[in-house]
Amino acid sequence: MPRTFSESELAPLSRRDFLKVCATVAAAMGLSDAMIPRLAAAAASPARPPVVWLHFQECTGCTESLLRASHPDFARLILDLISLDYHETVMAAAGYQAEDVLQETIKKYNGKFILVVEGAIPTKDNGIYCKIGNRTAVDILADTAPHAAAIIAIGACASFGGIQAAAPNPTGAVGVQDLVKDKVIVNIPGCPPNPISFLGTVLHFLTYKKFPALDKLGRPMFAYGRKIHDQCERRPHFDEGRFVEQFGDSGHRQGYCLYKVGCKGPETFSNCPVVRFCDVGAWPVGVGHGCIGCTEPGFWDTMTPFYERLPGVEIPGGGQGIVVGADSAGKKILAVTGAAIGIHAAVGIGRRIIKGAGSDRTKED
Ligand code: FSX
Ligand code: SF4
Ligand code: F3S
Repeated sequence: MPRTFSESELAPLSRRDFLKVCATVAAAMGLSDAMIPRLAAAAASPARPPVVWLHFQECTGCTESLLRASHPDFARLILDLISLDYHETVMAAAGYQAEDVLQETIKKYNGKFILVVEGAIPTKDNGIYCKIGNRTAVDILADTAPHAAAIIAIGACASFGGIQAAAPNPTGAVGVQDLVKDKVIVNIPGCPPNPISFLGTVLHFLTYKKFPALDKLGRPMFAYGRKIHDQCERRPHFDEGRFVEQFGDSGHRQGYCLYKVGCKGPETFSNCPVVRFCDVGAWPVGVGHGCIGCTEPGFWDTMTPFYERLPGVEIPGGGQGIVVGADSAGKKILAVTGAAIGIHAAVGIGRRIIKGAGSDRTKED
């Protein structure tokens, strides 16, 4: 069902609200207040980049969290910033009409549109596990990606395969970067990711005409540059050795550290403790549940069991807690990537590796 919007959701943002959202995003990007007018000027420009938004194997949580009604200002700013030419969840067109829109948009904006991909791409058995308009996700991506100026993979699924790629990965699901080569690909993982991370990336693109600096996993540094553990409000409890031993105990009621009940914050990179979610400023650890590492590659395999302690973290003894063992997580992640590559080879997906005329990945700001 296409998503419908109320009148207030579609009303243009007031100047005051507009500047407020720009200030929030600037703060999340680590920019000084002096940059707000520049961001606002870029955001107010009538030249909106055309966007094609493809949905594959996913739950649509990424779109929902981006456009949900409790974020009316964010949703309106996003819809003001970009020209959403093809997006199955929100577009009115359906069936053949929708497919025609996709083809027309690709033709009209050849080499100029931003391609946003939501969801993983199943590669096993010639990709038959995800079909839209009788075409496989692999084929749709292969036909669309080479014509895009750049690609944003939104969510854990499009970035790294997500839950679909969890062992034993029955459909051979992979992320966009496993199939598309020679294109700038920005990964915005999280299940779902924070809307500010997407908004900041688009605003950066509009302001500086390039994407923000990325880490080695293709994630914007402004959003994924720091560990959860180093920004967490429960960190003083970790350092002092005060832990929740089981959910509901007195330590839990007093807001102690969730490491012993499975928090993966010590090996997860994301801005969640700072930008938080929804209008109430909540985030998983803040409301009493450990981080499950949803911004990291293969987290359904590397971060499970979710309610057991992360290995390789030194428990604070005489007071100070020291995190060690980043290497061991890295090895686990590499093993998962290796498995994904193995899947390619197994299904002969190499022939579907998509070459484009894109530019080099932006490495610096
Ligand atoms: Fe995946 Fe997006 Fe998780 Fe869902 O659609 S990142 S399953 S929240 O929302 O792709
Ligand atoms: Fe916070 Fe989790 Fe680190 Fe404890 S282990 S300080 S709850 S991020
Ligand atoms: Fe995901 Fe952990 Fe943030 S589970 S939403 S990265 S707190």
